[in-house]
Amino acid sequence: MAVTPEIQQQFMYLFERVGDPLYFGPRGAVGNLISYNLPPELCPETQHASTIRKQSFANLQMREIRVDRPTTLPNLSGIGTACPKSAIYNYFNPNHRRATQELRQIMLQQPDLRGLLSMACVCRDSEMINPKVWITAFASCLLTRPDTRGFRMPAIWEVMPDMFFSSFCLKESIRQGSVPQQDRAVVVIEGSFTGRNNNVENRLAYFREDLGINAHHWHWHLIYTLDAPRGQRDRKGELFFMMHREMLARYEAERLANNLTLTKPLKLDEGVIKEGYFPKLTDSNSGQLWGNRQQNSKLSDVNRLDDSNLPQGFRVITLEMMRRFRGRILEAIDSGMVITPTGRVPLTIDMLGDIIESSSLNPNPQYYGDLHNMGHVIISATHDPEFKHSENLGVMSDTSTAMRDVVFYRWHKYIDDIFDRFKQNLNPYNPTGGEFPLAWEGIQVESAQLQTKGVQPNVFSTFRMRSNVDLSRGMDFLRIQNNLGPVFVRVVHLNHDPYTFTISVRNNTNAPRTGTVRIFMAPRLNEHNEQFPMVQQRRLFFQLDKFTTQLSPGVNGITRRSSESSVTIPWEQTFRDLERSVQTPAANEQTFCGCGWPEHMVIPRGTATGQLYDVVVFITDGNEDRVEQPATSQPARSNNCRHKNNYSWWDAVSYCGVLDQRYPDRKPMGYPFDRNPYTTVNSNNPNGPQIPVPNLETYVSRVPNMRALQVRVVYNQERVEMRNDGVPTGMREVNGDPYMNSAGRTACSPQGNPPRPAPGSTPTGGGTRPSTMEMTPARPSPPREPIQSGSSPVPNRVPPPTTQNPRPGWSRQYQHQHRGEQRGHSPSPSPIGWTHIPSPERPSSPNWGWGWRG
Ligand SMILES: [Cu+2]
Repeated sequence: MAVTPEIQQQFMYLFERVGDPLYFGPRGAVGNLISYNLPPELCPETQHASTIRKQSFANLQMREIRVDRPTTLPNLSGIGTACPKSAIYNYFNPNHRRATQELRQIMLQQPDLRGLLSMACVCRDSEMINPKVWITAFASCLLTRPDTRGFRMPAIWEVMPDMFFSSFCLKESIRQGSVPQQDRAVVVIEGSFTGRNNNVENRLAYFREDLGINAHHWHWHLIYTLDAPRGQRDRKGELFFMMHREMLARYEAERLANNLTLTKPLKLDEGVIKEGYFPKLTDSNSGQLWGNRQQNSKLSDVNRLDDSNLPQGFRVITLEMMRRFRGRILEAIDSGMVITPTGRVPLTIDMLGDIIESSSLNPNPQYYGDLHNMGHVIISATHDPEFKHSENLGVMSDTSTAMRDVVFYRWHKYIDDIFDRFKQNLNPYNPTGGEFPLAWEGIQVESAQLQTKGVQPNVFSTFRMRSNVDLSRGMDFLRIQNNLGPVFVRVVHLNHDPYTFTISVRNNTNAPRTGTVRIFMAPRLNEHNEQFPMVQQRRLFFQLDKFTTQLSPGVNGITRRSSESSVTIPWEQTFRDLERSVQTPAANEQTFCGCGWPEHMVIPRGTATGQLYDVVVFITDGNEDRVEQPATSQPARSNNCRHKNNYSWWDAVSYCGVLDQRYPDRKPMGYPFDRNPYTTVNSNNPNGPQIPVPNLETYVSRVPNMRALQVRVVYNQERVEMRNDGVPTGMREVNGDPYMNSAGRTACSPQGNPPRPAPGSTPTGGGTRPSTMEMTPARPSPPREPIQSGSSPVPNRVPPPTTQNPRPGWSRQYQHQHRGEQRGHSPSPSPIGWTHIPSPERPSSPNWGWGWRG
């Protein structure tokens, strides 16, 4: 059963301003306000405040949602002790997860939706419940309950913006939120707010601090939670391996595009962590700061005996202990056997994932320990390992923030190396014979081509995009009648033009066949401009798509659009998007329930001159790949999620599986690049032992149902698009970054801002979009159509790197509005402004970092 619009609204608005008790003002958009009417005896201490607040909104049109008193009031003190309301929530803290599980159980036990609403409201506003515990537990409950299948979770960066935006930006938003709507400015963040480009790692901040990437990681660990009981999620350990490997592969691609070396694993014996990280995040509920890490911080034992936030088992973590766990895991890999309390059993990749992560499915946690999770904790405590300064853990301790930190990738590279040792011990997949042979007799991929609109074939084009986030949904503002409405923060992020793959497949058998099409991508050249050998490149492949298709005898043409990818979800999940879809549901609307790689980050940034990539199209026998689903499971379509394409059984998002079903692909995850390439005769020593095939061309040459094509990713650094999300483009702007603030783009400086239009009038220089400061409902744009360019140059010409333009990366329109000198830049390029990053290793390929900051 799908969730009705009514239920979607009732539950969705509980995620709005979670730190604010429900009596504290209406939820929803102006013109469609909702108020939750709770029985007064539930909050006797705030009864008067509640009445006074209600009176102050008496003139507003509001729809009331009546909330019953729960039949029994739960005892929440155990949850409040495990994760106090004042704590910063850490996923890698077992106590905090226990609190989440307990709360989730309470909500799952509610017999019907009315009961669930009551219980969710009571727990949400309880003094015992940490807001992040509530968000995690309630979101997980809505995903799990049969009667709430299809609930669409609002974008998590709007629900808990303090995990995504700097405290400076939030403070500025509060300031804007306190003024009447027509006077409000949009808070603009130009890029990374955590560092400067004289720290080379900052070049990658656009990736690490991307909203969608961090939201994906949070969401993935929400549904593949560490504590899930056996059977709840199929092949969970294996997916932990594959999903994290592919995230790493995407990151490596970005590093190469930015002239950085590949990630070095963080070895436990290394002594120090070279890279520092200062997140600049504050927990908005408690006002507490996240921990920082100086560069060259010592990696040392954790001894936080007095840290009551941590469970006993996590207060002392030694490096020696971690080495011991790793040694035992390697022993299991090399022997192929796992020691369990009841005897030895053969090791599988799924079990290895359960052991390394280590989840509740670890067959012997006593012996194999908790390597990956404890690593997150030990790394996040380097600034105060002995709790001498009462410092909170750093961002590595939570899944919504960990990917911001450069050390996340180094730690996961270390973890991935352990997984790869297991994979290296397995026999390679051969073209024919053996396990999962590569060739599919009678099927041949004759050609494959990539087409991006407006550019020559086999080119991806990337650029930057500005999108708006409404912080009024997540910030606990003091709302009064005349300061309702949105408070926008404008972020800039990577994006790419929509593209299409055209594949021609010959079916030489006389019968129709079902094929699984797998499309991968990997950088072709290493840091030294040499082609990656196959043994190395295989670990750099990441999926672009995977889908099922029917192959009639003869030649078949397959066309596949980027918007159909089974890996990604679109940007459009904000409160405003969901409100729009609730009010005017489109008949063929694509529905997503939150988990998936962000579509705007599916293609790596590339370079201005075009970075070379290999794309592999590989078709395998769909009947062999097909997985029989348990008879009790509901078909994927009935849960209202992931209706992304017309293929009946392949609705699953590749990284997220399907709820209550088995993972819908029988092949090992990452197939065929998870194992070493097959071997061939060594031409230098024909009678000697065989060697792995040297490169991709040779690898593909013996597999007719596989085809490789070289593509380029061209990054147009001049092009900055504005998302057509209904937010007025002519709004006054203030900086969301303290280091930009001297430049005059502040609230009361007319110099740096376009003239503010009178309400209802057309602003000057505001583009073609709705311009009134009154928020009109956003135009229902078709969900994933090509983005219309306003003033940007045509993307198909590669712009020559220029030293003339004082603001590389700014659109012409934008430059017109904001001159370079307004933010302290001299009009002529300075050696430290918006850095041109020289390429020591590849001088022939000039490369501009993200760097448009001074
Ligand atoms: Cu993770």
